[in-house]
Amino acid sequence: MTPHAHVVRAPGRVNLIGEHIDYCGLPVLPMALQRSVRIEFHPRSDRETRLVNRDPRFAPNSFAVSESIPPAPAGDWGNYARAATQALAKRFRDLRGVDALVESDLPIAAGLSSSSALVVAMALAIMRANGVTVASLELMDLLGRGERYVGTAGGGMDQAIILGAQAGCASRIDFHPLRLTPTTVPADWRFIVAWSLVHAEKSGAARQAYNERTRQCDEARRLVAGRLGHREDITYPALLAAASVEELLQVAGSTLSEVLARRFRHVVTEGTRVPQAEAAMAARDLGLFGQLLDASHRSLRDDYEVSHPELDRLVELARAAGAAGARLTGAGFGGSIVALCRIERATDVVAALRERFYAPRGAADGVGRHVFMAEPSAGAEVLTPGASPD
Ligand code: NG1
Repeated sequence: MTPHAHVVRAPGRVNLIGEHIDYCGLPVLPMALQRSVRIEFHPRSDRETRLVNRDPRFAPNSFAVSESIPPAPAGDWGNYARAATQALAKRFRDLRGVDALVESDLPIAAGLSSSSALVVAMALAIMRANGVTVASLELMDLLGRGERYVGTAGGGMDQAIILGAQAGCASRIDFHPLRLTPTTVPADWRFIVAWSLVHAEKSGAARQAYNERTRQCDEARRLVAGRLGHREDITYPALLAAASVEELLQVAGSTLSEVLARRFRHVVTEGTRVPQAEAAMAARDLGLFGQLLDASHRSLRDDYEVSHPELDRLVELARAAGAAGARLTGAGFGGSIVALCRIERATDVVAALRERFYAPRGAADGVGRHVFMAEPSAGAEVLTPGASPD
């Protein structure tokens, strides 16, 4: 570390269950990872911000702090730093910039939220450099909306868990109002994260497909609400509180197009799986948690159509090797799976994935990078709390 540099870190996350429903305002159950984005920085005396990435794939980036920062071309990594900085510049006047060195041991485009980790780390750096603070829940919300700068209509799960996670726990996140409720992950459970070798790029086709899902969910909600005599702006949680899942699915079946009805079915059934999974974790019921993971994957594959043949294959192999359940995690279209097993089975599951998935694809040597045990970790932090802004 250079003398007097400040350091912040923000972890990635793995979502255990509750996929593609945060933007519907329904609870989700992620946990933070031990892998993270780390930024070492010096505050500047002007508005300039200069970013260098230790990863040579990412070219240096610079911009001036303002309420309206021009975006770099779509897909440029610097846009995540711009997103965080612009969101804070709208909240605080006259912020100064930083000279920053960014590094990460999180796989990119793997469904583990490396992008939101960068957003959160950058926000902590800018706040630290300027000696300003934002209350945790407000910051989660501010950055959740702020990340939409990159063009994704994201739901807010990632920024919330990255900031609010507790070591040893997964957290149920409720929205409107935002709140986090931790549940201890049983010590003999292992969540294995395995990358499909397919990048789930947030720019381009995956972004379009993601944003299309958010629009479809909204349209389905309005049509079902109208049919049931509710106001058009009723939320998904209110809709689920007002009618049973069976009734909602029946109405959806007779009101919506075939595609919209399937999207809607994913949302309402996934919405019921989250509290069941949270209860199963609290009761240490590994079998039930596993079944819920499997049901979530089927729903994401068949009804929501966000899986990929390589994700389906990984899920199948993990199950065959003795995992209690497995599913794609994150937005899908590539990225990673998460599989649950008891500690004593974990080595067998990893060995089976190596032999039957990675080896035939010529990637057995990289298995240590592609597969890892997710340790439920703490949220983002400033690592130099004693230092004052230069
Ligand atoms: P990832 O896996 O990082 O692309 C995205 C959204 C989440 C959530 C999941 C699907 C962002 C920043 N993240 O996550 O809010 O909707 O997809 O559950 O847009």
